[in-house]
Amino acid sequence: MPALKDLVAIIMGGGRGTRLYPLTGVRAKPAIPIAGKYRLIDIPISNCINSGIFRISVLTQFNSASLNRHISRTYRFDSFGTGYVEILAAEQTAQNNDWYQGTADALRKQLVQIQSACPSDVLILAGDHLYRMDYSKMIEHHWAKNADITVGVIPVGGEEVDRFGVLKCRDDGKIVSFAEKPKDAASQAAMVSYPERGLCYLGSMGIYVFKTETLVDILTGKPDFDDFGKDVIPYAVNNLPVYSYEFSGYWRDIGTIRSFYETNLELTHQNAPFNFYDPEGPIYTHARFLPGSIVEDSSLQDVLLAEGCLIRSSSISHSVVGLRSQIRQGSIITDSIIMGADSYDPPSCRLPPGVGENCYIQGAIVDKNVCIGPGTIIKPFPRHESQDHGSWVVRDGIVVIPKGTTLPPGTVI
Ligand code: ADQ
Ligand code: ADP
Repeated sequence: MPALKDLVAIIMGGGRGTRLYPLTGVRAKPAIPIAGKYRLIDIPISNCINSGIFRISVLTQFNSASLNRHISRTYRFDSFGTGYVEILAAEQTAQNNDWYQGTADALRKQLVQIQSACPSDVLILAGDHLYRMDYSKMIEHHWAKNADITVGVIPVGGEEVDRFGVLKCRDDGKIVSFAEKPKDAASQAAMVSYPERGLCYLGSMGIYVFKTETLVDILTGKPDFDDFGKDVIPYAVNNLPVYSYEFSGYWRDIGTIRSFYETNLELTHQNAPFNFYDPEGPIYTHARFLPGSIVEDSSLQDVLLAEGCLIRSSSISHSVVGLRSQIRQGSIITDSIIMGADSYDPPSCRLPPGVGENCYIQGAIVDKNVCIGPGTIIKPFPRHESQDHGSWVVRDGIVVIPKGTTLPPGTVI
């Protein structure tokens, strides 16, 4: 029987990142800040560490400095052990269209690296999910079933079925059919798993355990398979023993601006469905040794406030205020994510960093190192509306101010 130390975890760090643009404009998706002080990649890496998995590779198309810096500073394992967290960046050339390759193809490109670790099994994880999961239970299930592939699954309702891979299982958990994001009513109806509970489907979480030899056989034997959800899993379900592992905790895909925004704002309540305070499963991040935040003469309601912030005579509600944020007097911030700054005086800023005096910000995501001039007004747009401007964009009604932007005094959005 293999052990957890024989396994490697591969975190799919993101392709072109269009769904999270402009947060992915200058950084790899895994480096996007979440919950005021973490980055997306901290979630699956922490889950791996808490599950006893210490050989971790992050596959990304875009090897940004902030991701490198974050991983190399944060995840330094015992030098007497074999653990590591490494970034495998996909190679691209001007001639080929590597951006358009899918998850399976991205992994195929790094197969030699993965095989060099001689793993018994490969745990494949997404980089844009918020959840706390003990992967060791899923892996033990995979071994107990002697599965070639095990797929993490979660019940999903009818309104979500076209966003997920959905599957049907026998009583013993063997998957007998799989449909990737079925769109039409007939193919959706064919995938209902629990009719007695109303429309309920078993959705794929997009996380898989593969026997290494099965993974290698498929990726090398089927060179036209680009994607796990579209190609590999449907093929495997018809040809190999593929089992499901049902997960029952909180799990959220945060791969779009809307879901990223809503999930962050949910964290402004103590009874949020995801609990960063669980001592049994801590979420790790870069230890920064920042001072506490100073909030002077202000009103804060339902605010997730990170360390090192300076807030004066402002009113903030239902918002996330990230590391080293500076918010000046007379400003009102509501329903927004202010990511903060890399330093108290970022070189990109042409005005004092942070939010200037007498600003009104509602329904916005303000990326790091942004300077918002005094008297700026930002209001949300109608849902589903998208627009692109030089220094701001709208995605699904949410205004996003890209990293390092300076908004001149009196800007109205
Ligand atoms: P999607 O999330 O739509 O569906 P996909 O876009 O392939 O699938 O992304 C899966 C993960 O891989 C994401 O974390 C993404 O960032 C990353 N990724 C995508 N392309 C990549 C690339 N070229 N290089 C590196 N990383 C890349 C999948 C499954 C569904 C399942 C949902 C659950 O296909 O069956 O229901 O996940 O969210
Ligand atoms: P975080 O604190 O969110 O982990 P970073 O790792 O991006 O942020 O930055 C942390 C520190 O690294 C900052 O205090 C800053 O001094 C420094 N820093 C930020 N950007 C750069 C850069 N481009 N080059 C060198 N150092 C940087």
